[in-house]
Order: sequence, then structure tokens, then C-alpha cells
Amino acid sequence: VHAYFGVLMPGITSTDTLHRHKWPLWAMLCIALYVGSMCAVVRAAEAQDARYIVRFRSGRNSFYGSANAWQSSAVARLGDLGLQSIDQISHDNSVVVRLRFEDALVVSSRTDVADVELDERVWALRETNDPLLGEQGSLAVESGSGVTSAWDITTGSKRAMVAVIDSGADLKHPDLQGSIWRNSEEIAGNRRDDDRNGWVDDTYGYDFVNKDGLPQDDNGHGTHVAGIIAAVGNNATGIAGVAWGSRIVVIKALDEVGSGYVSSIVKAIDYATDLKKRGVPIAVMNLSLGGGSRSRALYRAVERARNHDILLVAAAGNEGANNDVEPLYPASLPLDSILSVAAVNTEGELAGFSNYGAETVHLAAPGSAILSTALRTSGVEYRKLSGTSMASPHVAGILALAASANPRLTSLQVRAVLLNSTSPRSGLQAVTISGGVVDAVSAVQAAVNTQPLPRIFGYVTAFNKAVAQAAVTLTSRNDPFYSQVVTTGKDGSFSISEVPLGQYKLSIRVSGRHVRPVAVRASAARTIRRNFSIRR
Ligand SMILES: [Ca+2]
Ligand SMILES: [Ca+2]
Ligand SMILES: [Ca+2]
Ligand SMILES: [Ca+2]
Repeated sequence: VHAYFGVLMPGITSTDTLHRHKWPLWAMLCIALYVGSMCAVVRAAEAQDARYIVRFRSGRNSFYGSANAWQSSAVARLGDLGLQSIDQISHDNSVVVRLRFEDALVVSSRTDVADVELDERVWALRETNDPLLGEQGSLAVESGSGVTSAWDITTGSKRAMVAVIDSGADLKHPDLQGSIWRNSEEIAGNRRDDDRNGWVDDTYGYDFVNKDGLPQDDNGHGTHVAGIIAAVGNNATGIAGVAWGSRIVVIKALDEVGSGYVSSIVKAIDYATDLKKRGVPIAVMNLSLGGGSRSRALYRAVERARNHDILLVAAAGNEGANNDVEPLYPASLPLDSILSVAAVNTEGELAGFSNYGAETVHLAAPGSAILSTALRTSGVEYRKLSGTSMASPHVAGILALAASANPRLTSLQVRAVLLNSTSPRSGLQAVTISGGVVDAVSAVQAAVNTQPLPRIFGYVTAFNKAVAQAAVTLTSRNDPFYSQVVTTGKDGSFSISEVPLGQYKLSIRVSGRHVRPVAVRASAARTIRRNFSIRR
């Protein structure tokens, strides 16, 4: 028994996965043998409550009812178990509950529960080990990345905005205020959800830590990241952000010490996606944070954002580690809308602290001694910081520049343009996918010269309700080798980007049944809408 525990213990502590009907061997051993002391040790360690994300099945089929309906049914089902939800992720059919490990096992074995995972904490990825790092270097590498030259073509536009999911931002900072998106459809301070997006008084984005409509920074990390992206330019004050003609949406999901729950990150991502759905032109989300295990809830949220043409730029991490071996999330999530960013120092070499990965880290950007806006309560208005947290917003800002330079491109096209235009560095060849440092001038010029391709977008509904998990297949009538398969998100939406010009057949399969296919003619670079409505 002792030897078994030696082998199995890592499984208990490191895995976040509680497969339904599969009890860990250690648990079965505990129950079958009840071997006194060893089990008692394990049980003591696991007896403490932890936060879990519990995802319920939607019912007999894949046709979802309203958000309110599942929510009240989920809460009722938890009540049957004597549990109370402490938070809800309405777009994910999930609730957050505090559970003991053995109770989590019981919950995960229920037939009406689809998934249970730990609601882990993620962290801001500022490099804080070396306080003197902030006193060295300059913006020399930044000018090396060509941002100021790219401004001859564009400084960004309000049509390509960046959502900053972080510790918030100093909303009244004189060098940020003018760049922060304001929700014109929400009346401040009247305790009403005027725009009916589910969040009360969210005039400047939302604070998912304190659950209020004011994402004011109380840490400083988010203010610094926001300033790198879009500090107000040409105002005779302080600094200018990479895309100072653009706007940022401030969403707070990290607390005053720079840490936050995965569930808060998921809700922050959904908040940005919902804004996009109603026409707020968010092209990119920046997440200078990471940690935890691979969260399925997080994956699904990023996928939902991707289906609405929002990219995710994420910091690769500051452990000097190989992400191919030790993945860091969200940067290492396997989705084609993500860019994982390593940091280079002022010499343009991979920074000592930066994570890397020949297969999982896409490119590098300046991340050493970066000057940006500071939380004014810290006594200064600007400060230098280092970390992949500072590299990621450079890439987010340059994506906003490229998207502004050619607004007809989809975000996924802009991502491809940026990846193909990095400035090669020998030291980055074996440790990143692109082998280079982000190059603003090349990216913006390439964006201007790129032919936009159509995107096919639509919703699948049955009896006026969204159908999730429907398989949508696009096959070409011209090219027998071309076919794309995507699945609909919970809101029933699907999106197929970069469709070459030509004639296509779009077909849908729902719960094993085929729906009559439709013809699609992709003749112009625009979003082609095709909705499917199932009546029987
Ligand atoms: Ca609102
Ligand atoms: Ca209001
Ligand atoms: Ca707040
Ligand atoms: Ca300024």
C-alpha cells in the first residue's frame, strides 16, 4: 500500500481532472482497505474545501433553454446536494462551489454533471525577482520593434480595440483616461443594468473580483499593461502606448495581489465576447497572466471568443522554462486564436526569465525594463517593469495596429500576418515557433498588402433556441481537398475564417441528424451570414 501511494500521490495533487465514473485508485484503496493512517493523511490534506467549477449537462438533448432556466435548475440541483453556488458562469452552464475533495468526487459521478474541475488561481506574470531590472535599459528595443515607424501608417483606430483582462487600470490616470472605452449604453451609478448585458453599472468594463462596475486597479500590474497598449499619445504628457489611437476595454479579474480565479478569467473573457456580439469592435484580448492546470472552462471561453473573431495574446511565463514540457495556461492552450509571447531583453535576446517553447511559444517581444503607466497611489505616474507580462501587450498593441491598417482582415488573418512578419533572431529559432521578435512595421505593411478573405458566420437554432455542439461542415465544390469542420458554441454560433473564394456547400449535423445543406458563394471579402433554423 505504501508503494502505491508513492506512485499515486502526484496524481492526487497535480491532476485537476475528475473523470466521471473513474475513481482514482488511491480513493478505491482507501475505501476498500481503509488503511488507517495513510488514508487519514491523504484525507486530512484533501478535507479542506476548495473551489470547483461544476458544469451541468443541459438535459436530454443539446437544445439549451434560457440562461435563467439552467441557472435556477443548476442551483436547485446543488441545493439537493446540500451545496450552495458561490458564483455562476452562465455561458458555460457552470457554477462555482466550495467542496471537499471527496464531495467533488461524488458530484462528478452524477449523471447530470458533465465536468468538474478545480477553480485554480492564476497570477500576473510580471518579473519581480530582480528589482534593479526596472532601472536598466530603455525603450531602445521598443524602437527596434519598429512601433514608432509603424505610426507613419497607423497609430491604431477605435475600430480595433483591445480588451485588457488584468488587475484593472487606473481609470483616472492622465495618460490613460482618454484611451479607455466607455460603455455609452450604461448609466453610471443608478444600480441598474441599463444595457441589459447582465452587469450592473459597467460604465468602464467590469470588476469580476469585487463584482462591481468599476475596474479600478488596486495592484498596478493592469495599469502598466494598459499603458503599454494604449497610453494616450501626443498629449504632451508622459509616454505613448503602442496603439495609442486604439481603445482598451478594462476588465478586472486579478485582485490587489495580482491573483485571480480561473472562473473570474472565464467570465471576463465572456464579457469581452458579449461586447463584440453587440458591435464593440474588440479584435484582441491581452492576458498577461497564467497558472493553474489546463482548464476546460477556460478553453471553452477562449473558443467562444475565437468564434467571434477575438484573438488572445498571452504571456508565456517567467520561469525560464520550456512550455513544450511544462505548459502554462492560457498561453499553452491549443487554439489557433492564441499567441503565446516570450520576452527579449534590451539586447534583443531571449530574457533570462522568459519561458520559451519551439512548439508552443509563438514569438518574442520586448519585455525588459519597459516604461509604462503606474498606479498613482504608488507615488509615481510611470515606472519600468520587466516580464512576459510586458511583452504580451506589445504584441496585442501591434495586432491592433495591423487590424487598424486593414480593417477588412479577420483577426485570425491579422494573427497570421503578424506571425509571418517577425524579425528573425538566431537565438529565437530553436525556442519559438516563428523564430523572431515582433516587427510592427513589417506587420502593418503586410496587413495593408494582404487580400482579405471571406468569413462564414451564423447561428444554428431549433425552435428559436440556440443549438450548441452542432457540427458545421464546409466543403468546396471546386477543391475536393478543402473541408472545414467546426462546432457551434453555446450561443449556437459558428465561424469559419479565411475561406478561399469559390463555391461551397455548408452542412449541419445535430445530434447525429443531418440538416439539408445550403450553397454558399464566397465571392467577396466580407462576412457571409448563414443561419440554420431547425423546426423538426
Ligand atoms: Ca450593464
Ligand atoms: Ca446603470
Ligand atoms: Ca471595483
Ligand atoms: Ca502621453
